[in-house]
Amino acid sequence: MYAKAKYRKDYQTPDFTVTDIYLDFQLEPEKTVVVATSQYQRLNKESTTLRLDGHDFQFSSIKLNGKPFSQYQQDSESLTLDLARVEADQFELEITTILSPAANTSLQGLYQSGEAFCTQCEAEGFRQITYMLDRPDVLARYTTKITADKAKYPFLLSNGNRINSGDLEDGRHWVEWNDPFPKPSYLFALVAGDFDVLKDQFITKTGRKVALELYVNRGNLDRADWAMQSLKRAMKWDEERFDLEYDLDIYMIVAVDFFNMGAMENKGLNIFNDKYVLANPQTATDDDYLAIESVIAHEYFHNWTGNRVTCRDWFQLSLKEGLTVFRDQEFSSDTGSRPVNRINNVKFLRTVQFAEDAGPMAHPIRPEKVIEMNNFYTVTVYEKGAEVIRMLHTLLGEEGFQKGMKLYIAENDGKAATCEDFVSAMERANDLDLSQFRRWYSQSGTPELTISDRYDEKNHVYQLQVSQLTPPTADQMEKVNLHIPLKIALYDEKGAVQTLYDADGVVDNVLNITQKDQTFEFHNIYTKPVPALLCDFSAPVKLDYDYSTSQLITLLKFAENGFIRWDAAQMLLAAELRRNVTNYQQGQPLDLSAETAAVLYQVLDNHQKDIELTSLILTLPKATEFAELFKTIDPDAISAVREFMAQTIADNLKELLLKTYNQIRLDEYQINRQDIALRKLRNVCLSYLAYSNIGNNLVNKHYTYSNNMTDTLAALTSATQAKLACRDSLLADFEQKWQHDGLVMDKWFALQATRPEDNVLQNVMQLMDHPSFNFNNPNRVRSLIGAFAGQNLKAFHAIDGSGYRFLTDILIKLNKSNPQIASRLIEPLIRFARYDAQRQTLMKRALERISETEDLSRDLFEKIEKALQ
Ligand code: B3K
Ligand code: ZN
Repeated sequence: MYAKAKYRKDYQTPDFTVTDIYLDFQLEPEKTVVVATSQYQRLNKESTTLRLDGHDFQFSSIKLNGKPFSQYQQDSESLTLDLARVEADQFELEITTILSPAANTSLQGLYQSGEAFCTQCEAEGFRQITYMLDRPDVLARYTTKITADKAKYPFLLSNGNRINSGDLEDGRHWVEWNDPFPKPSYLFALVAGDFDVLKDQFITKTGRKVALELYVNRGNLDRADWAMQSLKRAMKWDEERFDLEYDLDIYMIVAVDFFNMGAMENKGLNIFNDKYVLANPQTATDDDYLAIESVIAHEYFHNWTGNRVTCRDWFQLSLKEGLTVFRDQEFSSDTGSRPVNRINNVKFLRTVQFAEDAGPMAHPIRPEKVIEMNNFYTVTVYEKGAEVIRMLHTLLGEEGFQKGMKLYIAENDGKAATCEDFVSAMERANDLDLSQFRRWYSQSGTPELTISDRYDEKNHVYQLQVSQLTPPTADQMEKVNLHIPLKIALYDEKGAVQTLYDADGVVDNVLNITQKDQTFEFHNIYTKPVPALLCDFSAPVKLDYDYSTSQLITLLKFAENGFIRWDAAQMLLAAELRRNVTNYQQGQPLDLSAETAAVLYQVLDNHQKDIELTSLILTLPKATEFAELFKTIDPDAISAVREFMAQTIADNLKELLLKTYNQIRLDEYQINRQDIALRKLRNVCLSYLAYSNIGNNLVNKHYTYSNNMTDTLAALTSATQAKLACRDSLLADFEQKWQHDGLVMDKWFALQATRPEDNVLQNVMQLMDHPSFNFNNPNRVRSLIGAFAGQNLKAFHAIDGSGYRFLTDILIKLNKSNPQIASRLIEPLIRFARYDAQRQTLMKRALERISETEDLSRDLFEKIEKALQ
């Protein structure tokens, strides 16, 4: 195995840099010729060897200062030049390479998406185009000339401003682009193809006009509007909240259908997975709309946090990702519902990120050791990274945080920075000691806060005893105490909030947890309070406080904090689940407590108080979400209990569910906060009613009268989950209507993959031959195979091992064609430690089989090795 690990501690500044690069692309699917002419500068005067990264192309020639050069050594990943006889510290290299974009299924470097050419260079894809110092701390000015057939590729795009263009006699044309802002190679982009274009403009706060261009596949203009509106909202918001203004005269977004992840923030030319651009009411759900808005914003925000200030090395990835996720979350919260956004983000963090911490790939938000960088675009680096920024925001307040941001940007604009540069700016701008807080960057794992309390009736004093502990993780045995902001509120039993006093006066509701054990005392408390702990989820930790059912009900009814209300309901449901999983395992009957049923009834009955929160509280967590509550996961028990809970809630609340369902009337589809909330509540009611005797009729009608994808998909989901008689005819109708459209069919594939029937795997296998399926398209693979392995808890973990065998066969194929996607899909398999012995053996055997594959990619190697260690 050639896979060699890199360590954060080994960082060294580069001996050479590139100041300017001129790229000349002659595009053709089978044979693209790239001539890269770069101005190199020697930074370390002692250095006589220059090692350039590059692979997966045909190397044609190299010239130094215009003359053929032969003092080099080549291996499978690099070209090392011997410069002992080159005296000047500045010289020019001209490197010619030949690529085959049509054969590039890895979707990194230069590849084809349908007929169009596009690039993906982050993290290390530029080296699949030419030999380069492919590291983020080498910043160069790029000029790019693209030549291609004019009829087939009328649009030729790259970063920066269009400076020149012309036609050739042979039917080809060319365009030249210049990006005035020095950037690392990972932000380079090129697109060539035939598109429909939506044009608009944005006037910045200083009055500059920015041309906005959104490129979509032909015929998709009617799905481009929302993305454009989202972009303009994001540009405005960044000016208002962060005082950050766009810098180029043009901002382009291209939507392509073959893309490994969500989108890419290339300077001035974002490339997007079309899933995060295209939407109209017929094709996209409310959730799709919101996801598009947030990804468009995320990539736009990178222009300052990522592009103008970039990362020194890839270990610093969270510097740009954690911060930019924080910014996009704030944008969504300012433009939509703050509590809903918070709850959804926490839900995701708790299920996916906590699971990562508990698995073999556990790492701090700033990793110490990496084999394949693409494996570290994780929920830990992104979402936990954003939580760390959010904690800083909680500690400093908006004003202090913005002061820190200003200093951070002023000091690092145009540079490649580190996480330390960021924390240090925050610290100096606020004159605050963040030395203990910094440990969040180097310590992995999910801290646990254990809290107990004592009420002293006589002296009216209430005490909270808080202790912290971070259990060991796969990558790190020893843990230290962290600085954890714990936001609390105390309620009396009537539901009134108590002002917090200590012996000296009023105190803040954010407690600073810094030691192993701490006690906090609150005075003037006249009845035993109910504590709301971890309001707004003020830190990414697990909370252990022994709430009684009646305390939870008090919080659910009275807490001002939306997150606390929702979380109280989650704890009630979790208790039901736990108890019943034990019942199931012991062959006892299942039951839902009357108290819980009554609480849910009340929540629904009072939905007018807060429609958004009501839907979230009533949405039954998915089996995969429920699974994370257990140390050892029993897929059969969890799935059975969940179904029982859905069925029982439906039985208990039927009349009220139906009444609420019928009350909500929405005629014309509109995408605004109020309507989204109403649709959601109505569809949550439907999901339960599906389990009642009127289910088949109601769901059928819901589908038939739907005028938008949100309702259509809700009907299909309810029909398949409750195994209604109408499910096959509805699925067939949908298929008939949308089979020409892969993006819409993704919803159908995912529905099929998550069906609760026993023959679901057979079904999934057959669907791989469906005309709308394409093994080389990541969106298709994710929605069919990814949904089966990641969302169908019961079928994937079938005790006969069939789910594991299926995924293994797929991974062996993907290892060759697209290792990045393979590496995403393998996740459920490497988490075997969470299952029983029999499943563990099967899963390990599956991993061993993959590891025997010839030419195992670094992506898979890294994960399997860690898992089997
Ligand atoms: N920076 C890109 C992700 C690149 C992933 C490379 N494997 C998108 C984003 O985070 O905005
Ligand atoms: Zn990002």
